[in-house]
Amino acid sequence: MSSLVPLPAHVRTADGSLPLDGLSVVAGPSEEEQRLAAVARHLLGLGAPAGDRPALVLALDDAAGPGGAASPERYSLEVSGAGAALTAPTTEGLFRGIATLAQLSTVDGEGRAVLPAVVVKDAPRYPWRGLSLDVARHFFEPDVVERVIDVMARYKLSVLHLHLTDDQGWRLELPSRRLLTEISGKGEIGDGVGGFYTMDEFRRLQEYAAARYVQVVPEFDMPGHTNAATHAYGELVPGGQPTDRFGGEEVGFSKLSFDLPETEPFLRDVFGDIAAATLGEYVHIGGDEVFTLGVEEYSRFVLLAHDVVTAAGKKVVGWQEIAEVELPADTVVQYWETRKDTAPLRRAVAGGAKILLSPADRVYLDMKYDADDARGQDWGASMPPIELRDAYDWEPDAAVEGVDPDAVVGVEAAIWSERIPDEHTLFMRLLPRLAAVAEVAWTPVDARSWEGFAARVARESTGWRDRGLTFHESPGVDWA
Ligand code: TNX
Repeated sequence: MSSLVPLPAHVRTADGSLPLDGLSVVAGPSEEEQRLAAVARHLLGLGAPAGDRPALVLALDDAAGPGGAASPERYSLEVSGAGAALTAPTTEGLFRGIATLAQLSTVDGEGRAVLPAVVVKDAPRYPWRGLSLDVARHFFEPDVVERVIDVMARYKLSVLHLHLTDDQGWRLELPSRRLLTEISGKGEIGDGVGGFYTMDEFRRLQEYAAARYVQVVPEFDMPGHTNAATHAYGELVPGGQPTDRFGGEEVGFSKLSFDLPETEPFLRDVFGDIAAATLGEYVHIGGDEVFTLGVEEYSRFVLLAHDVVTAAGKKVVGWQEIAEVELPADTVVQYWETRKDTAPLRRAVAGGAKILLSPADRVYLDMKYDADDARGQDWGASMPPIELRDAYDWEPDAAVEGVDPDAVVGVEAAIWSERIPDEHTLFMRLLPRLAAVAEVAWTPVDARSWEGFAARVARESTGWRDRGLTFHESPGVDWA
């Protein structure tokens, strides 16, 4: 019966059900607990409570969750005909439990909206369950990003990484460097108008995410992928002439030069601004695909960006390539390039770094679903397509050979937007694969099976259709 995605660590169905009609919601007095009660009412579609009806009780309780689980996101849920109780040690845990409640609600044989009787004890496998969204190659307005966050919250994802800068555009207005968006906020790949977020919009987006217990991790990509910066500020290139606007798909041609007098002040300004504007714990410093710099100069960039971000009180995450540098402990290194030697990752972990898993052959959601998927990415045929089952059927512990599983902070899907011009295409690429990645990151491996997931994810398509979200009808799932 259980149609939950991601599947909880422990779930046991019981007899009976709890009708939603007239159900009241009771929660503790704090502002956040009261807000969560309202969220639960809204997601369950509850009307006015009737005085004589049972209640859904939300309560903070350190003893909640599976025995031995330490995650602040753990929770316990018990539903019977007599009422429902959701407990968690934190409001974050309560929110994850509310996401479970929202998925449980169904219509019984007599047409009544009900919660089926169930006992759930749940906790995530990893704290970092992310999605990286490229808003640089094509820009997505805040309302589109909010709809992405809604879907993330339904699947208990916890991190939205925004790839805010690249060769094609700079998508966040900065107080210190207005020209970045005045000049490079316009345009994108193709003939779209592009766009950027104002600081106000960025703050509201982070608050929207935080209300759903999703942390935003902003990325400024450097020292490669920098044409938008050098197009706005000519002093960042030798000779001082701004580079041309770039609207193509190639990567790896642009760069900053460490020894130019304007370079260090630029890095200090932009990383200082973004660290100050970030509500979450992390700033992403990019660092990928730098084909035009020696390792010496590259290292100076990575260490300077690291310095500025940590001096401003934030932690650092960067793409896999930063593992070439001797990194301060606790830096998060984001693995993506499955075709490359992973020895630098093992060295980084030995030096105290953490690993975030984004293997491109499993979780790059801009890749083709199958060979006939003409608009999907395949890196010039060097990568196989990623069908739903490929995104699901893999084990994080085996992703990087020789890395201690305890050094892995989590799993992050990525969607690059070179070939994603609109919201329709965006959701067609995300769904259903994002749900698969969410389960890989949440559910204990022994509780997972492709057959079980295929049956459960099928039921999710009803909600996607209701909300007008496009999805790909992957084979092996009965989408009817
Ligand atoms: C590689 S993955 C990139 C991106 C591209 C993507 C296209 C990574 C860190 N860099 O710049 O958008 O391939 O799939």
